[in-house]
Amino acid sequence: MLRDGAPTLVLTGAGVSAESGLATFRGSGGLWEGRDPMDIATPEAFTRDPVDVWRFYAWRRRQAAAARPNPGHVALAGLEAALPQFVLATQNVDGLHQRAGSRRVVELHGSLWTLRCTRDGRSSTDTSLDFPEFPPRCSCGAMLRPGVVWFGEMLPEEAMARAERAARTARVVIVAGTSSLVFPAAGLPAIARDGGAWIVEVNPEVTPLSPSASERLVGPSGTILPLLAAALGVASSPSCGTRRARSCGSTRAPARAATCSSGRWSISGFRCRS
Ligand code: BV8
Repeated sequence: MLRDGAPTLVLTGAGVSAESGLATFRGSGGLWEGRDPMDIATPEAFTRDPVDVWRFYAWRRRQAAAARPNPGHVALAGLEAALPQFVLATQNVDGLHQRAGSRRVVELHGSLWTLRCTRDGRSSTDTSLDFPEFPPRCSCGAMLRPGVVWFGEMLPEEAMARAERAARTARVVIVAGTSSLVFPAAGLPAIARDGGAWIVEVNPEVTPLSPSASERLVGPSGTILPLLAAALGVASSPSCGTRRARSCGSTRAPARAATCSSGRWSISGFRCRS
């Protein structure tokens, strides 16, 4: 189906950035380990203690700045370039998809690199790692807040509309590196499945989505996504960027055939269950 250019939606989460050294949220060593997300990722927490919240997000910015896109990110940038109807919707706020070359990323939960004025809501891009003052202030004097979506906050309307539209028209949905626990993002695959789409989950762990996935590719996205891309002749090693494998002379061998039970995917070495 991918080869025939079927409309494709990819939904990513923190797991896609794990191999870039960034902590995920849940699970061992996750950002929420020993920290209640309601105490740091809510508008109420920011009102209560903006300095504490800013310390957390300033640290996340430094982490993200020091990280590099991994082959999973690069593979998705390659699929975007190769597939006619392709939408990448991410819950990630780290900007690694864009740094890997993805051009049309739908940021469902905002971005660490956007700041918003708490007086008039105006957004601005800011990649500095040290703020002259803490918390940082807008030119109007009001406090700036991180441009991310906190719990209890609505997602950016246009971003959610684009993701829902893609879910309604998708024939293939790849859900990579997310625990599928946070809504409304976690509800997108169900919209697509109700429309008859084929749902592929890429995750080393079982999630609430797993039982209803059409296919599970069990393993790290930094390995599986490049194999998916290679199966389409799309190179995904950072040095090749997103050129077709053939033209960049990439030494990375295309995927070796091992048909999965559904016969739709041929990737060796990864159990896939349907
Ligand atoms: C809203 C801030 C209107 C930014 C985040 C319906 C049912 C139940 C609850 C709700 C509902 N609707 C709304 C809610 C409330 C809430 C919600 O969903 N709560 C959950 C926890 C139950 N949703 C909201 O509040 C949303 N707003 O709905 O507004 C409204 C408001 C109130 C009430 C009704 C309606 C706002 C959601 C956004 C919140 N902001 N973060 C930041 O600091 O980054 S969410 C946070 O979790 C992150 O943004 C993240 O994106 C999101 C999901 O986490 P994941 O990315 O999936 O990461 P996680 O660690 O969980 O999982 C990683 C996965 O990767 C694992 O499965 C692991 O196995 C896998 N993995 C690990 N390594 C690899 C790998 N996979 C592949 N390769 C690897 N190498």
